Amino acid sequence: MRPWVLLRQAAIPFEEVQLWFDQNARAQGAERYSPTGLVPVLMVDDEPIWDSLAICEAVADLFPGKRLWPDDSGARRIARAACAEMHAGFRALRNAMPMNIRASLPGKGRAAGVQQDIERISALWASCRARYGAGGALLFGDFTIADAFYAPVVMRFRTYAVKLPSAAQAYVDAVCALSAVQDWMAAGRAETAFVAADEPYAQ
Ligand SMILES: N[C@@H](CCC(=O)N[C@@H](CS)C(=O)NCC(=O)O)C(=O)O
Repeated sequence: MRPWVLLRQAAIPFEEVQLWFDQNARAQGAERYSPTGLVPVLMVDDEPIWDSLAICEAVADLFPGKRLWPDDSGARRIARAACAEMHAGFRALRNAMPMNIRASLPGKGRAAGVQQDIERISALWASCRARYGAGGALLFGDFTIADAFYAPVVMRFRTYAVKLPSAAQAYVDAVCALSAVQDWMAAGRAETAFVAADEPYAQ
């Protein structure tokens, strides 16, 4: 979702190849593109970039005019740290609340450590909004890579109806209103494939 939302929201054209997961959530056919066999992978000049953060950095390099990181160097450092924290962390939340846009699972996924992740994310969002968000409704005002990075968490907070402080809820609403996120959500709702490993709460 993260590189897709980034490219789409920034109006950068790309060709999408959709791969499907088996019941163990193994990506079928990904090894044709990616040396790790994992997705996402972006091909640039027939060369794979096989990690979502690396893809976003590469896209920012390729399209400097799109201003995908904040202009201010202090804000940019924090945006990078926020993305790195998302990339490497929040394991409890990610394990207990798999992303599932077409489901509504209020109250599910309250495993140990999840509430701490929710509180840390809410505090991070509030801090970015208060320090850097004056120019818009997103973490650094206008849309940046940081918003693409937190979009899957926004989806989880919706699916699992996580109660949030008002600043975090306002940010959730702003991300959901992005046209690229709307498009991704519509495509997710239209999917009918069922992947058991990703739907632990299915009846
Ligand atoms: N660090 C990688 C993680 C990639 C990753 O774990 N991808 C999962 C989907 S989110 C995957 O490809 N799973 C399929 C598999 O394990 O075969 C990134 O963020 O790009």
